Amino acid sequence: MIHIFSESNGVCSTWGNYQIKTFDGDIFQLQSTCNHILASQCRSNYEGFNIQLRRQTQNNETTIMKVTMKLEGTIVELTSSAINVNGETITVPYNGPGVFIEKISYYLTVKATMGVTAIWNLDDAFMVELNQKYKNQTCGLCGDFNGVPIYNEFIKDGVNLSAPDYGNLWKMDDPTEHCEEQAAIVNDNCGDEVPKATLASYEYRVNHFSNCSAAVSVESFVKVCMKDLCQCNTTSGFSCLCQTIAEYSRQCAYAGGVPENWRKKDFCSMSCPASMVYMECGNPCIDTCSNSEKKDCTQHCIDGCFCPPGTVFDDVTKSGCIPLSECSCTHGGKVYASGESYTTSCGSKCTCNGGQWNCTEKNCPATCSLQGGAHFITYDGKPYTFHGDCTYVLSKVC
Ligand SMILES: [Ca+2]
Repeated sequence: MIHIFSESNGVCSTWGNYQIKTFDGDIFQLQSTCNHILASQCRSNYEGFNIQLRRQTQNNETTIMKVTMKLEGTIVELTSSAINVNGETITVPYNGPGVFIEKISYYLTVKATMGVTAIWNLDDAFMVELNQKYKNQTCGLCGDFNGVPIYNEFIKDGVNLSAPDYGNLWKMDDPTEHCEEQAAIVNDNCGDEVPKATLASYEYRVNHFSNCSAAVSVESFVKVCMKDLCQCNTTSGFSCLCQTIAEYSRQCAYAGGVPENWRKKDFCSMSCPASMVYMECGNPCIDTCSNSEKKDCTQHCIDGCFCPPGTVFDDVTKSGCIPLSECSCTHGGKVYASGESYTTSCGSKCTCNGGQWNCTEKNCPATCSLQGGAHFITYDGKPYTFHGDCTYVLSKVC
């Protein structure tokens, strides 16, 4: 077991080769494909949330098969093929009572207003962030969130608990199954078997996160990288080592750091759709043709595929990344290329200019509309999406 102390105390994550980092910073390994409670509000009179997770191993790759989240009265079930809310399949973005689900880059993000956020890369890595108000109230693989490492996770009432024993405490079978742990084959002492050149190569890359070390301890993650090199099949492209470095990069970004582009063509490379480029620290609030005004983006940066500087994502004709000036517009369900125009029923001429309508002034009656609770179209035809739980002014004379 590896202990780290980081400032991101409300964050628990699990990734790669069965690695788990608790809210209090312990990193341990639990080789299990059974269902487990990751985090629940068990030590309070009322269990507001309960998050369960199950892994699977296919073709030597370990991924997360299913996540089940109870958030107040809402049940959210995530698999790589579907998102269910209270038994109904939904599409994102989804805005339900107290729960908002969206996709940012390739991450699925579930935000509950009660102070719980979950982020899944739809592959190996899942992260839970809890509001500080849940300190000392949690159970599960993510630990008790008491701010103290090891206690009362791996030392409880003076008794030492191994990682498998600890994991077994939080195993949660379905009513119809009895899941047995697979025998854990852990080889922690294989440093000599790792080629020195490989070690030097990855250490060099991990050390590239120079401005991350203040946010997240490098040493503890280097230890996990060593384990990955020992335990994983390195001929299949360092996959679990890549997953651990990716996790370190995410934690760095989550703590407000700026991870560098550590992936290379021959090392943990990622491919992007045509015209997009991979960035380790991109702006999660991307500009698109239909929404090109830089949103007030206070979120930390995120990795993924982004449009190169000077271009925006074409969400109108789906042609990839294009200069804003080439953006098309839509009106009445029809797409207009930049430069094309239409005339309104009262004689006003509207011309598409790089994704925006410019209309000649006429005293036309105008309408403003709201669809589906969050999708607005202004009097001037500008569509936008806004989510909020408060009461807002739709329109007034001012
Ligand atoms: Ca603890």
